[in-house]
Amino acid sequence: MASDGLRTEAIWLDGTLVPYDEAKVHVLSHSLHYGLAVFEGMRCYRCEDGRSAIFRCREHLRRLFDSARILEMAIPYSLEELAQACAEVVRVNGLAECYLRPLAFYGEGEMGLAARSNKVRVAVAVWPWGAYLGADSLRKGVRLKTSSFVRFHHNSFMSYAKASGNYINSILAAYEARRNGYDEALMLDVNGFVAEGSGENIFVVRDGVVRTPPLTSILPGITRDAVMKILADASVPVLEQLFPRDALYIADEAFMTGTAAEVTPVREVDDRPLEAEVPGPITRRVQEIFGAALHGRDPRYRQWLCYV
Ligand code: PPE
Repeated sequence: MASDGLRTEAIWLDGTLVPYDEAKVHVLSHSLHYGLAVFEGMRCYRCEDGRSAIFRCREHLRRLFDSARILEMAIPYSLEELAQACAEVVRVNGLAECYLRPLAFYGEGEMGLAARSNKVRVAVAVWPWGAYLGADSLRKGVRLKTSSFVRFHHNSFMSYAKASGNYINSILAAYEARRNGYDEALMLDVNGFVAEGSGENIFVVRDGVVRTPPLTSILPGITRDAVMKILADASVPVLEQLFPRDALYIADEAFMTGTAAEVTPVREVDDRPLEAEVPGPITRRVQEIFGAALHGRDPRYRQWLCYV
């Protein structure tokens, strides 16, 4: 979960590359006080031909602009400018594979909730980041525990926005799960249906049919979208449907998806082991095809790659 070390040569900040130690903000930055900022997480992979490519960079940036729009924040760059910034910061830091973190936030100047005059600042940082849910998680699967923290109501915080403040809910759930010895929290929505993990979407498999919660109170994951396309192309039925936690108790397989988590199998839910061997056959197939897509080995998905 914790990242492996953040220090790189340079970070893109407000239109230019600055040395790592100079990418600083003032303590009176508005976003630091109230949590109103938007961010993205992408990964860049080394492809077969030796080039590096950011996975679905423009889709992630589109979501960044969507997040900003939901929160009435005007990002002072175009999507294309930020796409160039992402590629540039990967190149200049010489990382063949890395995680990318674009962040748009309010600077200092005016305080108070309704302040509107603070400058919107934008940063893009990169760092190496290994398996999100632990070294063996992709092979051996993770243990989930239903959280005592409920995924926020969509009229309190809006889940289509990848907003910094939304993550307080996730962080409390993640702390609780890990303190109790689990790998990740399973968060239910306000009606008690399965929503998502603290930083991943979730899929459940039974009798060859894959289900994932609809986009009501969850982040519209880019990996979730990719996996749904991969399943459809492989003629595996996939439904967006609400289901309760016991759908996981009787599942043949389950897996979580996210940029950081990639496709992580679930091994156990609330101390109950899943039926099939982990990863189960459908999970393994998705992992293989997704892995091929990320590394440019599957021509069907090459349009998802943004070469740096
Ligand atoms: N739900 C949540 C709440 C979430 O944070 C993520 C990504 C997803 C689903 C999956 O979305 P996508 O990455 O587009 O497939 N979580 C990011 C945060 C990681 C972090 O700890 O920071 C990520 O995976 O980059």
